[in-house]
Amino acid sequence: MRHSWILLVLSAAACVAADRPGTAPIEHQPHAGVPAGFAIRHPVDGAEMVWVPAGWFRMGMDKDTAVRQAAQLGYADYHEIAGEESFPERLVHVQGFYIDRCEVTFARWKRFVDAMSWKPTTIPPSWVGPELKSEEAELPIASVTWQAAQEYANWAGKQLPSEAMWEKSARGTDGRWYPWGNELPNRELGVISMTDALPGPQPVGSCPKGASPYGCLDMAGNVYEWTSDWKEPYPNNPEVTGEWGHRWAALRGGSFYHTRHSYRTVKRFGFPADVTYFHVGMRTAWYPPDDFDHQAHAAK
Ligand SMILES: [Ca+2]
Repeated sequence: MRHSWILLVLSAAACVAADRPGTAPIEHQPHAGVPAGFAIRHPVDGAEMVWVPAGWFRMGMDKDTAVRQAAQLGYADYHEIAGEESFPERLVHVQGFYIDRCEVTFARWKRFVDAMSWKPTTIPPSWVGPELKSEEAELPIASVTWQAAQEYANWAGKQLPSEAMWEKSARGTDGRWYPWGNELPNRELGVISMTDALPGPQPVGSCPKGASPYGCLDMAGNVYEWTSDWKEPYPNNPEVTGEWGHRWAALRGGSFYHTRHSYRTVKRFGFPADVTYFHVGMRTAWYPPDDFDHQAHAAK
C-alpha cells in the first residue's frame, strides 16, 4: 500500500513538472509525428489544410512590445492601436490541429450551399445566385455572419479556430509581430491597406511571401476572419477597459479595408455575432480523429 502511494505521488509530480510551459505535457498525442506545415485535402470541403503541431506558444503581448509596435507604426501611444486588448503575453498550449491554408472561397461556399437541403440562415449579399462567376471562384467569401460561418464549419465537420489556434497559426512559436516576421506589412506580403487606396479583396493566396510559419496565407489582410471565441479580456490583463463580455465575437487578421495597425498577429477585433460587413470572411480548423491517415490525404 505504501509503495502504491509513493508511485502515485511520483506520478503526480511528474505530471505537474511536465505541464509547465516549455516542456511537453503528458497527454494523448496521436499525431505527434506529423511535421509542422504538413498539408492535406480535407475530406469534406476539399480545402487544403496545414498542420499546426501541439505545443506552447507566446500569445498576446506585454506593454514593452505594445510600445515598440506602436512606434513602428508611427503612434506615440499604444492605446491608439488598442494594444492593451492583447495584454498580457503568456504561454498558451494548444493541441495539434489542421487549419485552412487560405480563407474560405466563393467556390467552397457554393459547395456548402449546394450540399445543404436547407439554406444557411444568412447568405452573403454578394452571393450571386446558382451560377458562380468564374472570376469570383477564388475570392474569399465575405459578408458572412458568425452564425453563417459556424454553419459552414459544422457542415464540413470542422470548427472556427479559437483565438489561440488562430494566433498560433499566424505567428508560430517565436512571438513574431506579423505572419512573415517583424517587417512592416506591404502589398507583397498581404492584401492590405496602408494608405487611403483600398485594394479590394483579391483571390486567396495571392501573396505567398506573406506566409505564416506553417504556410497559412492571408492571415494579415484580405478579409477579416471569425474565430470561435467571444472577445473578452485575457486572464490577468492589467488594463481591462471598455465594454467586454459576450457582446462581440472575436475576429483576427485585419482586412483590405482596415487600418495599418490591424495586421498584427496579436490584434483582436470584434463584431456582434449577427452583424457582418463586406470585408468579413472566415477560415476553418479541424482536429482530425485519432486514426486519421495523414499521408493518404496529403495535398498533391
Ligand atoms: Ca485574412
